[in-house]
This record gives sequence, C-alpha cells and structure tokens, in this order.
Amino acid sequence: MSDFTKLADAVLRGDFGGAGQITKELIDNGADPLAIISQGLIAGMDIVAPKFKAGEMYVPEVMMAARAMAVGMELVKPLINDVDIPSKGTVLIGTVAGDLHDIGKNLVGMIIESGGFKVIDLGVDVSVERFVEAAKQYNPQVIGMSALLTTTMIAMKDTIDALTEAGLRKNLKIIVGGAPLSVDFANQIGADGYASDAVTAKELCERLAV
Ligand code: B1M
Repeated sequence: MSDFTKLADAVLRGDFGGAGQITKELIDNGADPLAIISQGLIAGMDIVAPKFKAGEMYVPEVMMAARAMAVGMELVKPLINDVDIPSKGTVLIGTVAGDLHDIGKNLVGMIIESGGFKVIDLGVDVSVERFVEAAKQYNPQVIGMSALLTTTMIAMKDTIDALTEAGLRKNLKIIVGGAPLSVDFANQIGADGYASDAVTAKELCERLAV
C-alpha cells in the first residue's frame, strides 16, 4: 500500500492520529503538498461520501473522517499558496434565522469542502440581512441554507426574496436542505435546488456552480 493510499485509508477510518502522522511523514519525505491533498486526504473522503449515501457509514463516522481530513489539511495548508489549491468555487452556508440546529449543516459543509469547494460557514440563526451582506462580501457561486424546524423554514423564502431584491441572483444559485423540507417546498420558495443529504448537496453544488 502506498503512503497516499494509507493516508486515504486513515481518513476513511476517521483515524486523526494516523492521518496526522502519515501527512507529517509525507511532508518530511518531500511529497508534493497538492498530491497529499488530492491523492490522500480528499481521496479518503471520496470513498466516505458514497458509503454515507448508501447507508454503509453513519453520521458520527463521517464526522470523524472529515475531522481526520481536516487534521491533515491543517498540516499541509501552510505549505501551499491559497491560490494553488484548486477550488471549484465558493459556497456560503448557514442555518436560517431562529434555528440553532447545526449538526446537519456542519456535515453538509464538510462534505462540500471535501469536494473541493471553499466553504464559508455563517453559523446558526443567520438573519436575512446577514445572508445578503455575506453574499455581497464573498461573491459565492452557491448559498446553502439549512432549517430543521417547520417554524423556521419560512425564513428561507424571506432570504431568497431579499437576495433577489438585492439583485444578487444573476450568478448565484441557492440550495436548501433539512429534515422538514421537500423538493416541492424548495420549488415553491424559488430555490435552485433541494438536497436531502450532505452528499446530494455536494453533487448539487458541482452541477450548479459553473
Ligand atoms: Co431539535 N428539534 N429542537 N434540537 N432536534 C428536532 C429537529 C425535532 C424534529 C425533534 C422532534 O420533536 N422530534 C423538532 C422539530 C419539530 C418540527 O419543527 N417539526 C425539534 C425541536 C422542536 C426543537 C426545539 C424547539 C425544542 C425545544 O426547545 N422545545 C429546539 C429549537 C431550538 C432552535 O433551533 N431555536 C431544539 C433544540 C435542539 C438541540 C439544541 C437540543 C439540538 C441541536 C444541537 C445542534 O444542532 N447543535 C437538537 C437536536 C439534536 C434535534 C434532533 C434530535 C436531531 C437533529 C440532528 O442533528 N440530526 C432532531 C430530531 C431529528 O431530526 N430526528 C430535532 C442529525 C443530522 C445529521 O441530520 O440535521 O437532518 P439533519 O441533516 C441532514 C439532512 O437534513 C440534510 O443533510 C444532513 C446530513 O445528511 N441537511 C441538508 C441538513 N441541512 C442541509 C442543508 C443542505 C442540504 C442538506 O443544503 C444547504
């Protein structure tokens, strides 16, 4: 097994210690930092994503894998210029106003990031105004909103309307997700896409962020 494959395997198993150790060894042995990312760290998460979607891995295991990837990333990032990291685009995510649930949103962010996007996480209870302000500030290709409560779903429509009124929809796609949502609801509020899970959210971003 090559060191890159060992690293991918450590990520898959959520072994932070192993992922950190192998990343350090690869760096010390002069491996290309971008290869460490693509052939080791992201390669591991690429195995995790379909397993999660197929129900072969569960939320805690996926979060451990994403953390193991993050441990390696922290070691490699200082060695590369930000502009050298291939990025598929910027995705702004947040849980909507009035809603404090963030476990699903965090998972969605990690999976989208592992797919090669720069993810800016606005956190929870994100007001309509904050989404609009951040859209102007970061100029993302995609905004992803999460809601877990039936009472906060409506904040998604308010946010979409505000982004439209601010004239920001031209080059911006909006995706929504969260347990109480449906594709019909997403269509009704004018979202560009609905994802029932984190991997579908990543796939939607890949399709929409062009
Ligand atoms: Co809350 N809660 N909660 N809660 N909580 C629910 C959502 C609830 C269904 C429980 C129940 O009654 N059965 C219920 C909502 C009922 C409803 O509205 N119909 C509920 C309630 C009522 C409340 C409070 C009002 C309780 C109270 O105080 N009386 C309160 C509200 C606080 C607030 O937000 N203002 C509250 C509080 C909390 C805790 C703080 C205790 C805690 C949250 C901790 C945290 O997130 N840091 C909590 C939890 C943990 C839950 C349950 C048990 C689990 C949610 C979760 O994390 N699931 C939940 C019951 C349940 O869902 N079974 C419940 C795991 C997570 C990985 O799944 O978030 O669905 P999920 O994310 C999935 C997909 O939905 C999707 O991908 C993720 C991964 O595949 N997805 C997206 C999510 N966001 C996406 C965005 C996308 C795409 C996909 O694109 C951008």
